[in-house]
This record gives sequence, structure tokens and C-alpha cells, in this order.
Amino acid sequence: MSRLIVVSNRVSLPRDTGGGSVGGLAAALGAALREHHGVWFGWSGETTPQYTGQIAMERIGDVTLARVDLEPVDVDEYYNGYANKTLWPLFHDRIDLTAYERSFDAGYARVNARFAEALAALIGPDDLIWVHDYHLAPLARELRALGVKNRIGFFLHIPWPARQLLVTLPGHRKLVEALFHYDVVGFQTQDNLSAFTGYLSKEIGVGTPDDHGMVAAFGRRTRLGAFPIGIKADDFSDGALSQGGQESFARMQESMAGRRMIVGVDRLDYSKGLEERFLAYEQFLATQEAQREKVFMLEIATLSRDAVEAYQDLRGRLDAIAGRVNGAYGTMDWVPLRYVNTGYRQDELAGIYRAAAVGLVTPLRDGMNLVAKEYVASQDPEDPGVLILSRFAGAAAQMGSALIVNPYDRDEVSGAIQRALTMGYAERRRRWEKLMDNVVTEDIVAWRESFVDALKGEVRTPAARLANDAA
Ligand code: ADQ
Repeated sequence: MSRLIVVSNRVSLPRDTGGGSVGGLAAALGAALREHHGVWFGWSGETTPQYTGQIAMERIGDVTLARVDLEPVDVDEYYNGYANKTLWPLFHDRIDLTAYERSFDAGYARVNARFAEALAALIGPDDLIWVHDYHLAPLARELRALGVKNRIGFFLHIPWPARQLLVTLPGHRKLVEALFHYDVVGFQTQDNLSAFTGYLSKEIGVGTPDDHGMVAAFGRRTRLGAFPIGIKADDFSDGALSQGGQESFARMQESMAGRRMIVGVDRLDYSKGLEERFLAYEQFLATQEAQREKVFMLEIATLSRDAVEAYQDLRGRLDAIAGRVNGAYGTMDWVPLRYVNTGYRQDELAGIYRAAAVGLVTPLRDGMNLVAKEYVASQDPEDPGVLILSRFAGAAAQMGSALIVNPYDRDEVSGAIQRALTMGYAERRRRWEKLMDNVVTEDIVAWRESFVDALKGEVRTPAARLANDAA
């Protein structure tokens, strides 16, 4: 059996998270790695004054973690720079926040070349290599230059931007060309895939992919597909009933004092639409006087990328809006907007989700958004809450039974909150059942199996919906 080598910017098995949040991704990849006696390679998260290329190997059961330290300048230019100040904002349609600096470009190229060199030494002849996300787009090209002939796949967790935005990136063609060194390139949604093939057609003059999603460009052939990521549903449905889940549920119930809760859970990121969400909630409080003191909103936003200015600015604005809303509407025993920057364990989150009558998930742009799926999976089937979901989350393509909103439209979001709070039981249950059906069927196992099958060269439908469907 061939080994699976997973490569991502950071390497973190659940064990590493020190009791904080355990990403579903880490769990899912962990399972795939165990099955394939795999290796997980990436940055350790640590810096060293001078890059050595030394790999710290650690074996946990059947999985080997392989981590390298980076220099501080790498973290500035590659991670905080090209990844988080150039590609992240651009791929989330924020060209106003996108910084183009030559040093970032050079740092990105340097770290990818260093990763390739370190990784190449670990690769055996039959190994499958699965590279994750925008930090590492050029990795396959670097590996090929070192003579690596293995099958290599790339999955993009974030959206692929419209051609009109992508072409503002100096070197956009080089970035796209790099992806053609992979055997498989996977996107979250058909829309993202169409944006990619749209770029190929207009900028490169390449035709539509064939029936297997194969497309030829830059002298190479690659298979394109949409592989919508899911969650491990029972982590949340069972998690809500676990001891930790029940405790956080009970704690919420007690603090609610008979009021109903609207919940949001996000990394504190401008793509998540938190500012717009707070303003829509403020509008709801202004217009639905009868609901005041009967509901409250809990926003749990963990700090993220705090070294990047745009994140610090956003944090300041959110603090100000939360203060204003609570100052204007709060009473001596009612805080309308509870806003916390704490991270919670997965079981605790499940209990919180279950206690909420409304899940408010309103990103301005999101590759998928797993919180929407986690909220659904955590509900009590006999008394489920209502999901309000942005049309700009990748998840909206699968979750049409949510109340779908335009997060920029305060009236619409405020109206959807009122509709969710007043929805009749039959409709609430019907919508939830449809959503839950999708969350359970198109789960994280389906996602990784369909991608790994494609990487092995096997075509599986419908899980791996291939590029020709998008045409
Ligand atoms: P993210 O942008 O991080 O992921 P998301 O999909 O919502 O977005 O995943 C966030 C994860 O972190 C969820 O599992 C959530 O439970 C957890 N989390 C968030 N806040 C937390 C808190 N306060 N405490 C504990 N846990 C918290 C990127 C893309 C997404 C895509 C995923 C997976 O931006 O679009 O869905 O990758 O591909």
C-alpha cells in the first residue's frame, strides 16, 4: 500500500492542541494518515535564527509528523506576507487590503523551495502527496524540479477568485501555471472551479476540461474537481451529549434566564463578515422592539493573525460596535451582545451550538465554512434551531434549506433573524432534517476519500464532482 504524505503550512494533530480547539481538518487528515501509515509535513510554528532544513520527526502511532522551523524573515514574508497579506485578501475579494511586495513574493518562493528540498528526502517511490492550501501552491513545481515523479494533489480550502480580481496579482500566470505541476487540483465548490476554468479559457486560451475533468495547459495535464469539505458529524451530535457538551449546554441555559440565543462562532477575520453581522443585529434590535430583552447574541471570535494590521483594525472596530450596541440597548440585567475572544473545546462548542435557537453564519466570502455544518450537527433533532447562512459561503451550495441571506444587506439579515425566531415547529424541523441529511452524507470521510481516490487516479462520482459538470 502506498503511503500518504500530507503537506500543510502547519502540522497539528489533535493531541497538539493542548485542550484548545481541535480542528475537524486535523482529525480528518489524522484518520487518513493513520490508514495509510502516513507522514504529515509542514512548519513547526517555531522560528530559528538561521534556517537549517533539519526535520524534527515524531512518531505518533502509525503517523509520522515531520516539522521544520523557519527563520523570522520567512514568517514575515511568506506567512504574514504573501500568504496572509497578499493571497488571503485577494482570494476573499478584498483587493483593497491586498499588499503586493516583492519581498513577499521572494519569501513565498524561498519557503516553498525549502519545503520541497526537505520533503523530497522523505518521499518513497509509491507515496501519494497531498498538499493543502494557498501557502503551498508552488510546492509541486519545486518537487518536480528535484525529480519527484510521484502523484501530487492540491486542495484549496479558500475560494478561487474571479478572473477580473486575480489578474490584479502581479505574477498571476506564474501562480496558475504552478498548479499544473499537480496531478489533481481540488476546489471547494463548482463556482470556484468555474472561476478557475474561466481564467484558463480567457487568459490562457485553454478549452473546457474533458469528461474526467482533465485539462491540458502549459504543456501538462491536470485533473480538476470540486470536493466540498465536510465535518465529522457525530463529533458534534455526540459531542453535544458528552459530559463537556452537556456542561456547556447547562451553563448556557442557566445564563440565558429564559431568553433565546443567537450564536456566531468564527476566527476573527474580515472575511467572516463580523462587522456587518453586528450592524445587522443592531438593526434587528432597533426595529424589533418586542424582541428586546427576549433574545441575545453570543459571538465567539477567536483572535487570529494578530500580527497583521488589518486584523488589529477589525478587532478595534468590533470592540467599538459591541460597546455601542450594549450601551444603547442593554439594561441592568440584559447584555444584548455577548462578545468573547476565547477559544472553546469542540465538545463545549457543541453544547453552545445546541443551546442556540439561531446559528448566524454570515461570511462575506468563505471557501466552505464548517461552523454552519457544526451548528446543524449539534442540534436536538426534536427541537432544532434555525441556520441563517450567507450566500457567499461555499456551504450555501449544499445547504439551501438554511435561511440564505446577503450579508451586506442589513435589512435582509435582520429580517431573517426575526423569521428564524418566529418560525413554526414543522418548518424548522423540515429544514433542519434536510440540512442534517447533507451534513451526514457529504461528511469529512466522503471528502477525503473522494480526493484520495482522484489522487490515486480513480474516478469516483458523484462525490468527486468533476470539472465537466461545472462547464
Ligand atoms: P476557517 O477560515 O478557519 O477555515 P471554518 O470553516 O469556519 O473557517 O473553520 C473554523 C474552525 O475553527 C471550525 O471547526 C470551528 O469550530 C473552529 N473555531 C472557530 N472559532 C472557534 C472558537 N472560538 N473556539 C473553538 N473553535 C473555533 C478554512 C476556510 C473555510 C473552510 C475551512 C476548511 O476559510 O472556508 O471551510 O478552511 O476547508
